[in-house]
Amino acid sequence: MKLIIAIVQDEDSSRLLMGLMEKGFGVTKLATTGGFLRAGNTTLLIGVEDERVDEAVRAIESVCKSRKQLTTAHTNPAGVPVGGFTSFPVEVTVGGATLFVLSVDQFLKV
Ligand code: 2BA
Repeated sequence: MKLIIAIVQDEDSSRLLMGLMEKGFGVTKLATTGGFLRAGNTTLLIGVEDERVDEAVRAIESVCKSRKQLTTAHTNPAGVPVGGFTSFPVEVTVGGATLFVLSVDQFLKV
């Protein structure tokens, strides 16, 4: 068995959750915050049999779109901090989805 940890954008989370549930996957939804943007995102924990990992990844790919988002940088393009209160807007591309696929030693319900 594998555990897929999927970090997705809030905008995609409801549709993805429904799509996965309809396909019979077990899903837990967590409200999370990205370290870089300090904005809300959604993390899904999906326990799947090994042979269904590809199917789950395809379902995630089909729903999660990448988007451009503006954030405020406090460093110059070389990554060197700029003094004082100087900051400037930077456009970053977020998602589709960031996935971690972990092997599960045991899956128990007690
Ligand atoms: P955030 O940390 O808020 O990052 C949002 C987006 O900002 C990232 O999108 C990336 O495009 C950009 N970004 C992140 N760190 C950056 C940096 N040091 N310099 C320039 N741009 C940067 P994604 O890569 O699609 O990541 C979306 C979310 O997935 C992240 O939100 C974070 O919550 C999670 N994530 C990504 N990589 C991770 C990792 N290695 N471990 C844990 N969580 C991760």
